[in-house]
Amino acid sequence: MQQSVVLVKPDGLQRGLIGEIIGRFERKGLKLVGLKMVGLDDDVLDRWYAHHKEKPFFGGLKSFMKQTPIVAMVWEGLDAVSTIRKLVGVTKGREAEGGSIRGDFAMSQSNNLIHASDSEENAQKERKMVFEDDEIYSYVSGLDTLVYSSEERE
Ligand code: 3AN
Repeated sequence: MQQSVVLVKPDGLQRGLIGEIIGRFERKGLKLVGLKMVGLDDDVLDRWYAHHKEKPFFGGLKSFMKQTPIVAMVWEGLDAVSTIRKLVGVTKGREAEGGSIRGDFAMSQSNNLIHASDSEENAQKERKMVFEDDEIYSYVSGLDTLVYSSEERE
């Protein structure tokens, strides 16, 4: 099964959307294998958003991400990366499809509530930036047999 890293950003925390976001992933059938609250520092943010380093909004993005702690999670499932990106919606909240998290709760391109890994490779990198190996759990969920067919579980 694939893993994806999700962050509920400071605006999501302050707007009280942590439970709503976790609930959506749970109801979808994804499995939570890591969860913690953490304050991101410049070192992590420089690496996390390295692809935006030259962008004019980089400084603002870093300040925004340091306003409060964030809630970091690792979710597991078949094709978890692309599945979660669909549940999250496109970057600009006001253009995100209704039914997605950003589509239902966000208006902004910067304050868009949530981060989700965009590839399996980045998910592994992001996981290491925020979690220790022993903070990620492997366990059998009773739901696995209901959520997936036997072929999909292999
Ligand atoms: P996504 O989070 O949808 O994968 P990325 O990776 O392009 O989007 O951008 C990472 C974060 O940078 C976004 N979640 C958003 O907070 C911020 N961001 C992206 N584009 C802009 C922009 N044009 N202006 C301000 N902030 C932006």
